[in-house]
Amino acid sequence: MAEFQEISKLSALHPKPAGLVLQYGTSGFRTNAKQLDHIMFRMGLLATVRSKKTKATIGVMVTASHNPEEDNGVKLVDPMGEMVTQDWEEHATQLANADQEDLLTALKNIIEKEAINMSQEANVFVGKDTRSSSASLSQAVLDGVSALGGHSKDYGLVTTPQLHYMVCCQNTQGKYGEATVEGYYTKFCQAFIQLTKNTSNRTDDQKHLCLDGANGIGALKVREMESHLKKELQISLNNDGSKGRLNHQCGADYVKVQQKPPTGIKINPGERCCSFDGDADRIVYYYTDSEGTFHLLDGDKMATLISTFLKELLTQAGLDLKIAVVQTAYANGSSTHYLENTMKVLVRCTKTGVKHLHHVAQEFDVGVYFEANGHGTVLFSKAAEEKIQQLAEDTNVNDERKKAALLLRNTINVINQTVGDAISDMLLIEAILAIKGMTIQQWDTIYTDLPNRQLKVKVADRRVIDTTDAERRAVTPAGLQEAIDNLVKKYRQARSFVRPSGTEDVVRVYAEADTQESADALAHEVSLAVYRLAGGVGDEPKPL
Ligand code: G16
Repeated sequence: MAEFQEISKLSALHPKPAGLVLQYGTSGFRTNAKQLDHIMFRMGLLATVRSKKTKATIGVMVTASHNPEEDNGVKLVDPMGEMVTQDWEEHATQLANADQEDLLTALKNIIEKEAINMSQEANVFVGKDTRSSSASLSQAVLDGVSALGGHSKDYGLVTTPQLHYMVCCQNTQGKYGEATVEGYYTKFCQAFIQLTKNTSNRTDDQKHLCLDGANGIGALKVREMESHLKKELQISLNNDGSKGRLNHQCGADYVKVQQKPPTGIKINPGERCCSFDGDADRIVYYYTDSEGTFHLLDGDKMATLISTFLKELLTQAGLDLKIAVVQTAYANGSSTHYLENTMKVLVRCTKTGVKHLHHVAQEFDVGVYFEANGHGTVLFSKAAEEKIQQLAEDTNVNDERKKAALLLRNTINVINQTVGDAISDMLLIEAILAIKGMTIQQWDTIYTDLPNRQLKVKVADRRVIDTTDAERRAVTPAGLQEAIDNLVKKYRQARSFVRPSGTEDVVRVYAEADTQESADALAHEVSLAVYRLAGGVGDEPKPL
């Protein structure tokens, strides 16, 4: 076939470094940008084939999200805006690791296995973040698409969730919204304005939000969006990329892991603040009190606020819909306890990675999913959306039910259901706080987090750690789980687990306990166990 000759020629311009093996991880391929050119070309090929298979538009996002500036990465987006399926992740890994001379064979294997009709048209949407390497890497994706004769649309600089949204809009023929950045702002900002329109007695102070843009794409996009908010939300933007480095001592990951405010931002006591990550698919909130103590409101606190709000509205609307919250092992023990025992909502735990949470959330009428790191959204089943819509249009229901149905309808419209989205989550949280007349301090007191600590350990090969039970227990290496169990027994209200990261070359350690000192000590002791039993490299972990 003519396309295949073209691929041979063009792939030689994007050669694979000999011996390099990469895995499609938690969120696609991610490593130093210098090692990614061939991966990008090949993902352009794969997205084209996936588009032919699904007869729909596929997305390719060039970003390494929370990783440092020198890294980059790529994620594939499936037709409804969700993450690509697991069997195609495996195809991606195979194609990525095929030696240069075996690339055509690897591609043909996928085409054969998936029974692809190669005469089918293909469409691929491509987006990129603000990293300096993203321009040439996204060009490599576009080269891959055109090598297989696919059509592409280059959205240029967009947030990851914006690209997911575009793909969904395109494949629903505009039902989800218009597949443009302008369409995105219009949809979500209009819903926000509708939601907050009866809260008109809010002061400018209450409408004010201090935002850390992580020196990334989210900052640029918030600036573009601002006029659509018609001053109903007044954002002071910090770390907008004009000076600082991407994710460097700022952004959602830094704030969550370090449990302190970002640099490059002046926070007044009590002021409501939030941080995005490098591609604006995560958000965390925080404030400092009058004594200067830092208070973090992470993904768990957002899941709690949102699910409480939705549960109350469903009750007021008289709708019997099944609501659940999906978390990961990182969820603070207090949040799970509060959700299950006080809120009486069903809680499910999955492996890390939005793709896992998303799928479980789809099993419910209303599935609220959040990772503690601030990555999450809400999914409404088609049936749930229809019931809410019918009630909102019904002229024979009482005012209370009607009001609740209208609020639910606008809530659905302010949420990006394709993936966790910092901008859409921010609008949702801001709207809920406005409607409930709640301050960030009041939100914070819903429950008290157990003190916790997250650490990273460098090992020679992090794949020696295998886990089970939604990553809460280590199966290998031998003796590691027993060591963790014995350490946990020394502390009160304690819990700890370890897992290999899917985005960085490290093992992650999580610990929580009744005091910060205990959580820190437990995290350190577990780190030492990982270092000793799982092939640690470099210096032994030091106490905090
Ligand atoms: C990605 C994933 C998240 C995950 C995070 C860390 O986030 O989308 O689901 O929690 O990586 O994953 P790991 O612990 O495996 O490194 P992002 O914002 O970096 O795309």
